[in-house]
Amino acid sequence: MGVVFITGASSGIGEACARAFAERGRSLVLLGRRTERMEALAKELAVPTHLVTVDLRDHAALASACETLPQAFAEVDVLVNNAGLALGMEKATSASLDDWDTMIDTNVTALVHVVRHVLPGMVARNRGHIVNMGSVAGTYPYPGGNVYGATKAFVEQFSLNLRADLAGTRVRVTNLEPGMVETEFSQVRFKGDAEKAASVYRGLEALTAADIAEVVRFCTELPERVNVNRLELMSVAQSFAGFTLDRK
Ligand code: NDP
Ligand code: 8X3
Repeated sequence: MGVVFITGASSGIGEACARAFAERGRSLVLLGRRTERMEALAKELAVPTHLVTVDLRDHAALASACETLPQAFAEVDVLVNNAGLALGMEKATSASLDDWDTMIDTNVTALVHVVRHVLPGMVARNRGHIVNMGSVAGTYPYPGGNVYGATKAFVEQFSLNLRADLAGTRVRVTNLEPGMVETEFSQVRFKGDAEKAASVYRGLEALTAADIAEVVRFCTELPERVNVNRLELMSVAQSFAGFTLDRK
């Protein structure tokens, strides 16, 4: 059984994926910025683990970390390309350009860099699975979603195009598109405003990070002839609203 490489493993969905794959005895490469979190997680999991402390926006550091994976972790079989964030919910006229840059640099640019580093090995071995973390926000627009939603639309289209490039190989690509999952996502989005973050989930049962990890694992454990192209899921507490109408 090959290695599972998880970006954004220090919290939320990435951490839950680490737990889910550890249950299967898989060796893990865990990437994030908060080393102490990942060290504590690695201690808890009874599987071989290699930690990569890197800010994904540092292209040179990311490339070096990927090129210098210890031999036992170098053959990545599953990439859970999960690290990402939303920052703010301001409308496009007033949103922070720095926030927009950070979301694009992380959710788009870093995500494609990770793929570019890991993919050649998968193709050479003619096996592997890339699970990119999209979002319902990549399909359904909402006020204040602007650049976050657009980054996730990119991730979806990139995932489908990747599979097109991989025709004739056994390398699989899945774009996973969750709705609301209760993690640190809203704390990050609202920049540490705990009350505002908590209000997002108040009075409803959101998806859990473990739910998403279960689905990631499910997609990767299907027979190798099966490629889940896109998979969208939501809590039953979340559904669709209508269009905004500007009545005069
Ligand atoms: P969390 O905030 O709990 O986790 C985000 C993870 O991404 C952390 O481990 C963080 O690690 C990592 N990360 C962020 N920026 C960087 C960076 N520059 N370099 C390295 N690592 C980084 O949120 P979630 O678990 O909810 O989010 C995971 C993914 O799921 C994201 O892509 C998000 O867009 C997506 N998603 C989330 C949904 C939700 O409702 N929660 C719904 C749909 C999709 P650290 O800070 O240690 O670097
Ligand atoms: C996160 C889901 O609806 O908060 O990707 O944008 S949402």
